[in-house]
Amino acid sequence: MIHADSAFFTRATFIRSCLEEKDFPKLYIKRDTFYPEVAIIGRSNAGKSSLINHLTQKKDLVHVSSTPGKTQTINFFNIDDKLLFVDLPGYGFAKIQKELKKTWGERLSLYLENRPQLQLLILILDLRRDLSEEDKQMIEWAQFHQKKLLFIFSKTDKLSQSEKRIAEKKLAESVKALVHGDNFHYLCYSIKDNQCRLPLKEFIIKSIHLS
Ligand SMILES: Nc1nc2c(ncn2[C@@H]2O[C@H](COP(=O)(O)OP(=O)(O)O)[C@@H](O)[C@H]2O)c(=O)[nH]1
Ligand SMILES: [Mg+2]
Repeated sequence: MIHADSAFFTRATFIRSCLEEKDFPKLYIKRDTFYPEVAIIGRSNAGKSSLINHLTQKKDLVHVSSTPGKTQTINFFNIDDKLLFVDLPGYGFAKIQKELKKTWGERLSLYLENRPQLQLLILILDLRRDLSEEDKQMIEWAQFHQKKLLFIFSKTDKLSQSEKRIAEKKLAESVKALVHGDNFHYLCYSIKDNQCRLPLKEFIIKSIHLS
């Protein structure tokens, strides 16, 4: 049994950035078994890259962009030689041109529909915002493909305690209304709070099959 102590998840290395399915890493953890994957998805600027850096305690494992929508590649990371993290391109960036948006959608589906080793989808939602149409589609898609979901309500430090309580309740209710069965799990997260790491590590460890 692996315990989510403070050292776990800190041996993180970048594998590669991919645009096409043929480039996705095919890494076997043992014969006939691929590394389990945890993918991080959400709208641009929700805090996906920051979360991966914070969780792995690396300053710049993933580039945190000041220009939303910049990361259009799918980026793979090896975590402790136990699992892979996949940083998926963000959606909902209004300025993305139509053509780019199309390839973005295709790229995302290529990944999401062709990775049986994808065992957990972490959907990052900015605690201060309402669900977008794309968030809702992603929730639907994940359930259609029977993927386990974890919602992260991000940037909690940007609200006061009382604002946070209200926003958390509201967002949890809107998400819960869309999630079937027992697939509704969420954690609040701030990259300014080191105590946020442990519950997330524990959730990931108990959600996936580790060899
Ligand atoms: N205050 C605060 N800022 C955050 C947090 N998470 C992300 N950010 C900021 O939000 C912006 C977008 O983050 P990024 O990780 O690039 O989002 P991505 O587009 O989803 O990968 C950056 O300026 C981050 O520094 C958080 O928990 N607290
Ligand atoms: Mg990013």
